[in-house]
Amino acid sequence: MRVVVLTGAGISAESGLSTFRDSGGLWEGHDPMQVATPEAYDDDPGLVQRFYDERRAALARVRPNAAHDALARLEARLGEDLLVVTQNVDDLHERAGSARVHHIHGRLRSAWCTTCDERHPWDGPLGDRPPCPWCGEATLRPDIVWFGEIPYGMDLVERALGECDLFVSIGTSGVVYPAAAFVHWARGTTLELNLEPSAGASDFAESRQGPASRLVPAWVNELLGEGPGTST
Ligand code: BJW
Repeated sequence: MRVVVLTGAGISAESGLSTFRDSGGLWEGHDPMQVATPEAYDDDPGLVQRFYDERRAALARVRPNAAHDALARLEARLGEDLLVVTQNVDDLHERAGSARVHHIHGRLRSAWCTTCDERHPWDGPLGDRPPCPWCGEATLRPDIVWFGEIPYGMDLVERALGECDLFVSIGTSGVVYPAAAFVHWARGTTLELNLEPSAGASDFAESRQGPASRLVPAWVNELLGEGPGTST
């Protein structure tokens, strides 16, 4: 069985990372257009760099939760038949042990040089304008896909969705495209696991509500025929 899983901020919420649009979320104190567009970055690079520097530093204080762990367990069984497509810029899937993870909105722990176009693993701040390790220019920006930019690897995602038997969407509000349309690109059956019905819940064959740390391990157990399944 070929499975594509899409994850959003909700899967990392119980690890202590804020979602975007829930109350108390990352953007409550920020206008998204002030921090998540290339225009905002051009207008005030310092503000945008500080926003991402804080979030990069916060990664060191959090750990994967039971939902990330369950997806890593699923990959150990399905191997290449599982692809995790994440909108998240954190690295919690990788730290849980998942290897087949595709970050369509980029990664916090990567810096992109707009002069030489090289990408570099990055753990420190960018707000102090460090030089690019490759070309030496102080033109590193967060390696993040902002509104109006093209998400990474859409060909790969489109192909995987067109060949999958099951598409599962976890912890995403379903308001940001193209991810919100994946449910329509999926060839197989579709399932949503989210705290509450997302904007696109009615497009899924099935939608289950609850915290990811409970729903995801239960669904993985169900799929692998191990232990108790899901109670909604
Ligand atoms: C839990 C939980 C728990 C909580 N357990 N669940 C008009 C119409 C249609 C489209 C457009 C339009 N105008 C513009 C567009 C396109 C635009 C877009 O979608 N805009 C919308 C706002 C309308 N999209 C783009 O510009 C994208 N690019 C693009 O389309 O290029 C064209 C193209 C596409 C394809 C091929 C070729 C060309 C780029 C989008 C970039 C999005 N970037 C951001 C910021 C990244 C950097 C950062 O992290 O700061 O990505 S926006 C932000 O939203 C972030 C997220 O990845 C993304 C999705 O958010 P997510 O993950 O869903 O989080 P929340 O907070 O919204 O939801 C959390 C959910 O979890 C909630 O439902 C909770 O209930 C739930 N939850 N706790 C389970 N414990």
